[in-house]
Amino acid sequence: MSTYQKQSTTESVKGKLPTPGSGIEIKKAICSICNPIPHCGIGAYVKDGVIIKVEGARENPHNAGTLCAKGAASRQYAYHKDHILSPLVRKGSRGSGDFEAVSWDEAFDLTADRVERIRRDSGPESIVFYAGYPKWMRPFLKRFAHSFGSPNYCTESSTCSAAASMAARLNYGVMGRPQFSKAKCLLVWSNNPFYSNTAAVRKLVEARERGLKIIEVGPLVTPLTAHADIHLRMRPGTSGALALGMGNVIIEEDIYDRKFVENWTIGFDEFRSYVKQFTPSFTEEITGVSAGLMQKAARVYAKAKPAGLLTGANATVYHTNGVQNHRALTALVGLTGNFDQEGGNYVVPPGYLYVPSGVVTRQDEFEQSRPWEEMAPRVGQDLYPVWCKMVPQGQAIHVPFQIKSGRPYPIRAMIGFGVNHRMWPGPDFMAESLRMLDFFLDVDIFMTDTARMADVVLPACTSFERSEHKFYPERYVIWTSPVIEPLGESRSDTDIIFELAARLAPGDQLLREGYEACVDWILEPTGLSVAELKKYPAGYSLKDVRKPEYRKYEKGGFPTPSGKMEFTSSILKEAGLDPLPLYEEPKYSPRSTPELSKDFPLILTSGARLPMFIHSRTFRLPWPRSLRPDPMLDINPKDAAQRGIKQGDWVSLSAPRGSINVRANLTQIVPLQYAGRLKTAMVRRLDWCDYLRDHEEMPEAPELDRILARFYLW
Ligand SMILES: Nc1nc2c(c(=O)[nH]1)N[C@H]1C(S)=C(S)[C@@H](COP(=O)(O)OP(=O)(O)OC[C@H]3O[C@@H](n4cnc5c(=O)[nH]c(N)nc54)[C@H](O)[C@@H]3O)O[C@H]1N2
Ligand SMILES: Nc1nc2c(c(=O)[nH]1)N[C@H]1C(S)=C(S)[C@@H](COP(=O)(O)OP(=O)(O)OC[C@H]3O[C@@H](n4cnc5c(=O)[nH]c(N)nc54)[C@H](O)[C@@H]3O)O[C@H]1N2
Ligand code: SF4
Ligand SMILES: [Mo]
Repeated sequence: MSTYQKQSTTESVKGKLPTPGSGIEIKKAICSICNPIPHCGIGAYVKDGVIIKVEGARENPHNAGTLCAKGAASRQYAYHKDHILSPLVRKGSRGSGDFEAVSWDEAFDLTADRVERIRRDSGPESIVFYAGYPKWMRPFLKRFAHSFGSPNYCTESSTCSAAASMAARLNYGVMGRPQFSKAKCLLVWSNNPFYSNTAAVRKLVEARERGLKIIEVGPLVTPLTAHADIHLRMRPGTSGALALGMGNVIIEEDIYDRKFVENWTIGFDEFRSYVKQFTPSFTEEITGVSAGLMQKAARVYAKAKPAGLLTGANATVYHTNGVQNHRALTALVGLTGNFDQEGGNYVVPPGYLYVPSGVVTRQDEFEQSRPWEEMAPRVGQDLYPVWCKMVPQGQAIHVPFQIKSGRPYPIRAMIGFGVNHRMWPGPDFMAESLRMLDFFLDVDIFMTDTARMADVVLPACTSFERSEHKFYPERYVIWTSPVIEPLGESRSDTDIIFELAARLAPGDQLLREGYEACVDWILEPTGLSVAELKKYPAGYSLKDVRKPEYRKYEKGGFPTPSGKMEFTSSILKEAGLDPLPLYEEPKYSPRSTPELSKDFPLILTSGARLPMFIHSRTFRLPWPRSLRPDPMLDINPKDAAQRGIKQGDWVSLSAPRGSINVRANLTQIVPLQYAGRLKTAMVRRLDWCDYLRDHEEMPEAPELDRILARFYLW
């Protein structure tokens, strides 16, 4: 009998079905492994209080029955042996991992006592409230911080989407997203949704099958490349020049949207004269993209009406001059008249947890319980005034600097949810800074290297063990109930926040009323309530949500200082910065540092997503890990041959800041003279890119601004 036949016997199948006698119940949950954008619906097969199987929830329109490689390993995630199962208080030295299990009350009281003393001595601003990539608890954490009196609510977004969204908002005040189903052409600029946003890809492929033209921009070959009509593989860091080159073609060939430009923009004349120098041949010289191909792409994008632009959160901004580069490429949307058009970049305001579902909530109002003026300046406010004006958070990247320097005021404690020091550009520097704190609380699902440095570690449960609320862009909404009991003594992040708030911000009446009351308050304008949502455990479609109109600017103008799209940014001008999206070479590149390139001839880019890993979360899980067990460096076979490197060889990869041993993966997906996508589980990464460590003294502001758009290696 073949294996296949064996698996097909009635006996083995019977146990899996939730038949009446099986004792199995299918309960509805959402996957939170890569929260908060996908949050795919899950059907969890539960027997005797244990999840025995997961599958994608078919009724959830977002993932429609599918799960990605990470979500499929949900059971390995939920039941992993590294889960923290009880509150822990440090016994040994920082980082020793020597903890004592204590009761929740002891842990909360100890935390409240230590934090209260620091607040009394150094002010509430000396305590940073931080959320890593996990986002579901953020509105509550931010409100807690502000009610406590600290302006310093900081998040991982300081390293991620904040820069890209700031760039787009400098141009338009607000940014729209492409509508795959209605666009004729999609310009995908350094984004690989096949790996980074799998749930969205189905709709992209469907649109492609209906004739959507796709232009891909990015140095790597990705799964999207097989669907793309044109692929522009520019040298990393040169997105700005490429976009300005395309802008030049579109203006010179008079295929821009004159009406929109004349009526709804400022600074066009300056922009036009600036881009003149980015002729196709000059652009080719900088970017390495053939002039002809770039011209073709510019024409296709500008002439296909409507056309959408899909950008990533970070590949374009992880460079010096990143914000300006991203401004240059998002300017193409207005130039071609595709802003807030049907099938162009359509503006749908985010409702809850940053999801543009068309539903308007009171999340922003809820979060900011105290005006900025009543609090001290935020971390980084003196150095990044524009950033702090546009992003309602403290600048997380600056936290280690301020801990070390004590300027302009001391940072003495952190209350963190999912803190990972390896997220920061200088991980050693961050670890060192964390060790200097007087008090560090980390709430995490897993015992991590960072949690080991904490004074108190609190165990968070997974999305299977908590209630969570989610809107989907498909106008679908869900409130989940726990499908299993929390493992050990773990609790949901929100429970933890509310318990801490009861001790440290008792004056906040709304927080005292608890999680569900707060969600009800946020949802008030929508007419929805938690009680109503609970009646539909699998979620439901919102039928009566009106889609926002197109071209909203025609009525209310743009939410920019001029009320128009700004080719020349008023905010940057006022801050004494270049108002035009000027191009600058990356700080280190074959053009800006040719001498350095002699010793380091390959260009390294890192951090590009892989389908089975997400940051530091899934490397522990056997299924995802088996797909790439070792840290690997993708390198073009010709570059490898020149160096005598064969597939799977351990090689030493060196950069001016240090070196690391990795396995070589010979692949055509990376261009020549380019070693790309060094990627492995974050925790295995050696701390070598600590270029911030060079700065014993705090660098000057302009230098810091450059460092802000920095590079990663993992
Ligand atoms: N070297 C390198 N650095 C990078 C990047 C890179 O590619 N390479 N990417 C950058 C980008 S774009 C981002 S967004 C950041 C992300 O960076 P991180 O914030 O480090 O992301 P994660 O590793 O996903 O999450 C951090 C911690 O949150 C914990 N966690 C997960 N879910 C929950 C939860 O529900 N509750 C709680 N309390 N904890 C939870 C995880 O176990 C983990 O320890 O990293 C940035 N830094
Ligand atoms: N599986 C998985 N999914 C994830 C994540 C994950 O860790 N794993 N992380 C999530 C998070 S926090 C984020 S921010 C998103 C990011 O997801 P994406 O925006 O898709 O980002 P990347 O995969 O880093 O890069 C996309 C493309 O950018 C191009 N690129 C690489 N280097 C450069 C460069 O120097 N300049 C330019 N212009 N392009 C370059 C490459 O062609 C690459 O394919 O993914 C999210 N989804
Ligand atoms: S994309 Fe994958 S990891 Fe992310 S929510 Fe969906 S199934 Fe989970
Ligand atoms: Mo990110």
